[in-house]
Amino acid sequence: LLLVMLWISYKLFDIWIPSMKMPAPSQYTYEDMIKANDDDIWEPAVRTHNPTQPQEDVHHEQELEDKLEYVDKLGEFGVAVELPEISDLVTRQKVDGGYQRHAFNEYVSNMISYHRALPDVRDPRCPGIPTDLLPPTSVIICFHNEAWSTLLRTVHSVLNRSPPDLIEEIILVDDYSELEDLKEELNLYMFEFEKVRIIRTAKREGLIRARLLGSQAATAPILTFLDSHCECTDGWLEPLLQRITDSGWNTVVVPVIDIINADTLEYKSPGENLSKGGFDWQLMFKWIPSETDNSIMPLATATMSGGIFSIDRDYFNHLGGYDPEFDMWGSENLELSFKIWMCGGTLEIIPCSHVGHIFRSRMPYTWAGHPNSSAFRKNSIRLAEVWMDDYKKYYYEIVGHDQQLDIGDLSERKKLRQRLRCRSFQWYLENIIPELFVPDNSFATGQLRNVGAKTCLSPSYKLNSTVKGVAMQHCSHSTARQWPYWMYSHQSEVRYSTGDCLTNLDETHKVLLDRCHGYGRGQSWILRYHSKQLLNAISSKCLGIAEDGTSVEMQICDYEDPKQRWKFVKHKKE
Ligand code: LR7
Ligand code: MN
Repeated sequence: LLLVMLWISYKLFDIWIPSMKMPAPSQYTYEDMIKANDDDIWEPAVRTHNPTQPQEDVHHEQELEDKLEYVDKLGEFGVAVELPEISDLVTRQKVDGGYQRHAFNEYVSNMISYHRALPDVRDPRCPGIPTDLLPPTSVIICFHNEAWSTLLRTVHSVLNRSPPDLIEEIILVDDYSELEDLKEELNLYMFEFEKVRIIRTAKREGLIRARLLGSQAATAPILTFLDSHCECTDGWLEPLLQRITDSGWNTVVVPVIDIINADTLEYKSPGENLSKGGFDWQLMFKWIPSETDNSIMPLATATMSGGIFSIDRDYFNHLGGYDPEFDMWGSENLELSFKIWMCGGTLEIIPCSHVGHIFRSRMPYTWAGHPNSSAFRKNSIRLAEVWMDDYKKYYYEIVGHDQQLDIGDLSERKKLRQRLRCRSFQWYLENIIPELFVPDNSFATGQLRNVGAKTCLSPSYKLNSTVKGVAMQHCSHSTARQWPYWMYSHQSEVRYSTGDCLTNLDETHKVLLDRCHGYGRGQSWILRYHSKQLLNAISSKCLGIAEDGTSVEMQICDYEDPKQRWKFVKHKKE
C-alpha cells in the first residue's frame, strides 16, 4: 500500500506541479557533492538516460528518497551557491584563479552538477508543442578556453532538456583553446555521447569564423547557436523550431535570455518585462525594455544579442552567413540583425523559450596579444561601411576615425548586399527601430565642455550599480579611444550616446544619467545663448561644478560664474 501511495503522489507531483518537476535521481551521492568542495573538478557519474523521461522503475521507494536528497545538492533548481568566508589560502587561490581565467566563479560552478535542475520559468500559458512535425537542429557551441564545468553543463542541458529526435547533433567548435582539459580529456568525455562532434580550429579564429566553421559542418535544416556557458530550460527548443516552421525560412528566432549569476550561478529569469534588442551609435548592442505587456506571442526585435538563436540553415547561407573577416568577437550580431530586416526577413524573441547565460563584466581572453578593442573596432567599421549608408558618420563622430587600422577589403560584402537587393539603413531605422534617437535631430553634438574649468562632462558608472552618474574629466587624453558624445536634442534633452539623458532629479541638486523618457521635466534643459548656462526646466537651477572640481551639481544660476558656462564642441578627426 505504501508503495502505491508513493507512486500516486509521485505521479501527481509530476503532472500537476510542472514547475516543481524533478529530474530522475542521479547516480551520485551527497558525499560526492561535499567532495567537490575539495577537488578541482568534480566528475559526476555519467548519466545514461534522459531525466525528462523518467524510467519505469522510478516508483521505487529508495529512488524517491534519492529524489528528495537531490534537492539538497548545491545549485539545484538554480538556487544561488554562496561561498562561506574563505580563510585558507589554498581555497582562496582556487577561487581567485577561477575568476582570473573566466571572469566568473569557476570554483562554484565546479560544485554544481552538470545535470542540475532548473526552475520552470515559463509562463503558464505557454502551450505544449507536439514535436513530430518539427525539423531537427544542429546545435553549434563555439568556445575559447571555456571552463570545463560550464561547457559540460551547457552540453548536458541540451541533451537532457530537448526532445532527442530534434537534436541531430551538437557541434562543439574549439577555437584553439589552451586549457589542457579541453583537449584529449574532452574528446574522451564526449566519446560516449553519439550526437556530440568536436571540431577544432588550426589557429585562433575568433568566435565568428568558428561559428562559420560550425555552420558549414552542420547537417540539420536548422542551426541553433549557443554560447559555451549556457543552460537550456525545459521546453526551450520546441517553440523556436515551431515558429520557424510556421512562419517560414526567413524568420529568425531568439529565446528569452535568462541570467545565470557570475558569482553564485543562481538562475534567474528577468520576469515580467521582456527586453528587446537595440543598439547605440557606438554600435554596441543594447537591451531596450519593451512596451508590450507580458504576452507569450513572438515579439519583433530590431537586433539580437548574438549568442543564442535558431535560424534556417539555408537562410543563414542565403544571407551570406557572417562577414568572414570579422575578428574575434563583436558586431556579427548587429550584422546579422541588420541583414535579416533589410533583406526581407524577420527577427523575433519567443517568450516561451528560455535559455540562461552567464553574463560577465569583462572578457577573460585577448586577441593576438592586442587589446580586444582593435578587433572589435575593425568589425564595427566593416559593419558601418557595408550596411549603414550615410549613418555611418555618427559612428565615426563618436569613436573617431581610426585611419591606421587595416579593415581589409569590403567589396565582397558590398556585392552581397546588392545581390540580396536589401533595403536602405534609413528604412531600417524608420520602420524597425523608430525609438532609436538619430543624432540628426539635435541642435548640437560633440563633447560637452565647461568653459571655466576646461574639463568635459563624462559619464561615471560605478561598477555593479544601476545609478549612472556624471563627472568632469579631461577633454582629450591621447590614450582615449573614444570621447563622451553628447547631443543637445530638438526636444531640449542633453542626450548621451547610449540613449541616457542628463537628468535633474526633482527638487534636488543631484544630476545623473537616466534613460531618456521623452516627457521633458528633469530632462529638459535650456542652453542660454549668451550666458551659455544650462538651465534645467524642473528646478530652474543651472548646471555647475561642485567644490571638489569633478562632481557636477545643480546650482543657483550665477552669470558671473564661468563654471556654469557650457559648450558643445565637435570632435576633431584623428
Ligand atoms: O575568440 C573567441 N572565440 C570564441 O569561440 C572569443 C570567444 N569565443 C566564444 C566564447 O567562448 C563564448 O562561448 O564565443 C562566445 C561568446 O563570447 P563571450 O561569452 O565571451 O561574450 P558575450 O557573452 O558578451 O558575447 C555576446 O556577444 C558576442 C558578440 O560577438 C556574441 O554574439 C556572443 O554570442 C554574445 N552572447 C550572447 O548573446 C549571450 C547573451 C548575452 C548578451 C548580451
Ligand atoms: Mn557569453
